[in-house]
Amino acid sequence: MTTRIEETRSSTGKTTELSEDLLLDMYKRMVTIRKFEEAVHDVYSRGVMPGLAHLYIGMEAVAVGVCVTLKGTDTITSTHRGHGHLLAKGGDPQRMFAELLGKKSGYNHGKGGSMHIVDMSLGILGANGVVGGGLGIATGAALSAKLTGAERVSVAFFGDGALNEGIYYEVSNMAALFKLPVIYVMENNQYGEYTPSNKSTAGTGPARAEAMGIPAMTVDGNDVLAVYRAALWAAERARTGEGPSFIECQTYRWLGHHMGDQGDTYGYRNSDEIERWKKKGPIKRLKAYLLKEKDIRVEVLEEIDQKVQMEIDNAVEYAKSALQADRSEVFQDVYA
Ligand SMILES: Cc1ncc(C[n+]2csc(CCOP(=O)(O)OP(=O)(O)O)c2C)c(N)n1
Ligand SMILES: [Mg+2]
Repeated sequence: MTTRIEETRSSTGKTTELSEDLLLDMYKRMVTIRKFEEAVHDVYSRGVMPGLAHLYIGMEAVAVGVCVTLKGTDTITSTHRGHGHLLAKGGDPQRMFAELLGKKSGYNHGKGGSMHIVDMSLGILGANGVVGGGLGIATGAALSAKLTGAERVSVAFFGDGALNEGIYYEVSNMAALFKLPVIYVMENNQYGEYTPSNKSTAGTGPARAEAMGIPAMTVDGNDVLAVYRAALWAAERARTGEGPSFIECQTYRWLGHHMGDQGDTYGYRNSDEIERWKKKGPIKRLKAYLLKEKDIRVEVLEEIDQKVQMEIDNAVEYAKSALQADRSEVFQDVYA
């Protein structure tokens, strides 16, 4: 049976009272992702950005709820929809934007683009254009931690679509067998490209994990506090040698699958559904909690919004004026 978060809390005996600093940190990280993605939408729409962009708007609570529980030395692997994970783990908006615009000072010297950003110094083992690819890398990182005795937790973010990739079954079997310190975070945003997940997936992610003996839970992925508690539970299991855990986060992407899927291009979702999910959006929800339950003044949140907006505007300006890589460098830092 899938564990529910309330049971987990009572079984560990912890009812974590979260500090105001931590709550505001979560808010800031979520707003950073939102504003970064809005800027990508804007720049892409003007035809300034090459390649593809899959935006994370609406799903911010998943990346943030998980990453605030991680240490700098812990690692994550990300997906094609990766900007949110990278920013939540501390990625630099300037170097990210420079990468998106193909500039020399970007994370990959402008050669990777949106789906291949890596920052080993922050434990970001890479976004990944191959659906399911990050699952193998994250499990490998967990195996390495176990073999070398490094106290490191490895997180794999992946989508509901990736759940049906064969690699998931190979790596989760291995992770369960070897009790690897890995957390599988399934972002169930209800669709893989233009197909609803209930038309492509039999049963559920947690049931599949449990079939391998991996404890699993489903949480409201638009509630950053629920994601945070689930991630704490899973990270604690990983750190104490209990092995892998699986967290399904129920969420929704507000925009199209990628920037080429605008509005109702492919007619696979209706506006009622999108509006319903927007009403329970993750930032709005945390904001309401902070104002009503925590008595935080609205000015405090507005100041965060403004500071983040300035940081993102600066990142865009920086990236626009940064140098393009020279033609002579085209074969540097790539495998041939
Ligand atoms: C191995 C592989 N197969 C197919 C694709 C094409 N593709 C890109 S994104 C995507 C859907 C992924 O859905 P999901 O895992 O739910 O992630 P989401 O886009 O919903 O965040 C597909 C099929 C790919 N990039 N890699
Ligand atoms: Mg999906």
